Amino acid sequence: MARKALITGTTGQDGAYLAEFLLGKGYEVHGMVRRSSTENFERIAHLRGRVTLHQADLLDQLSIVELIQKVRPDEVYNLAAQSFVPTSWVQPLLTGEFTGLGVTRMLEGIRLVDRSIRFYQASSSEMFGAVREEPQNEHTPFWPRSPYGVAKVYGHWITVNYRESYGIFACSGILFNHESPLRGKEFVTRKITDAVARIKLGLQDKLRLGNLDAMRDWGFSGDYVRAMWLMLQQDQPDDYVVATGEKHSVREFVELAFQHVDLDWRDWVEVDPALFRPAEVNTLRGDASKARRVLGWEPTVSFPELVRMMVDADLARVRREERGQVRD
Ligand code: NAP
Ligand code: G4F
Repeated sequence: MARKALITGTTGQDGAYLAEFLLGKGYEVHGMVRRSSTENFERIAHLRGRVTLHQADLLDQLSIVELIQKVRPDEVYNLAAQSFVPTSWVQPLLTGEFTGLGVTRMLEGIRLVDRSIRFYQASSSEMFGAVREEPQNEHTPFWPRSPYGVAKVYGHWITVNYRESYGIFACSGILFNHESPLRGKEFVTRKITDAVARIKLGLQDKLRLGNLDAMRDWGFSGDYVRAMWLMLQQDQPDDYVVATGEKHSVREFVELAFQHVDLDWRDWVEVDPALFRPAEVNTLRGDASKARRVLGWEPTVSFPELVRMMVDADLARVRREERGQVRD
């Protein structure tokens, strides 16, 4: 019989890549979606009919318990969250509810329904914040710098705690930034590649950005969902850093993206102080040697390949939009 996976956050970037990956592994895939007045299934449109969608919400404990009871999954991947760092200063309480307490609601669902269900928590390198050492590994102390980062620290430790308290096979994946053509357009990489495509095609004349000096360890989402699955296939539950081990500045990303379409970024980019954050995570670089050693995980997409992949995808999409074939 096919193994069953339940994914929260199926409509998000990672949810879409993970659903496709698990279908490829022969899983029966179930996705939790929250109710909205308009459908928001673009990222999984190509999987319609192959993923079973269920309405539930991270804010509603009963909806989660009933969903787990109905699906009876072998594995739960908790990817749902308020995931945009700047919004976490505007809505700190809601971010705490979704991104922090939402994790406990999922774990409580498992505890009440069936403790043998394996659980993956989408933890984040944002937890390292004002980094205590470089590169960051599973033992690096946390110093989160946003309400989002603080909520993720709670989500991480409650995952560890349910493992220790109830023996649940619960893993926390500490993933560094990962991107793709499916990345939300408010995140810096996709904001850049969307703008590059629109500027190249004469549809935009400026790109306003915040801190160009910020450095991130950027990988490809398609690679990172493989690590999530690998964590749940081990004999013992554990926590893993997933990263490329390389860091680049926002400026380098911008430079490469414009270069790819033969433009000079300095002609198009303006720095807007309004886009600076109240507290910044200046630099992140991960040490994924444990994931490499134990999980046999390796990233397959390099930084320049990632930039080119995203620019090419946005160029193709904007061209289709302009021909009136697609609107989003
Ligand atoms: P994303 O594209 O923003 O997707 C977030 C998902 O969460 C969406 O499907 C969203 O649904 C869902 N969601 C939000 N609030 C919900 C609620 N109350 N109930 C049910 N669903 C809700 O995020 P992502 O980039 O795929 O990231 C996946 C997870 O990994 C997130 O937890 C994120 O914080 C974490 N993470 C991401 C990265 C990264 O670089 N991408 C790195 C480390 C950790 P709607 O479509 O309805 O909004
Ligand atoms: O793309 P970002 O918004 O991602 P950030 O804040 O690193 O968070 C992402 O990665 C985390 C993993 O570390 C995830 F947990 C989280 O859910 C999310 O996926 O910003 C990256 C950097 C920041 O330093 C920001 O200040 O880019 C800088 N930046 C400069 N200009 C900008 C902009 N960020 C955005 N979003 N928009 C700008 O115009």
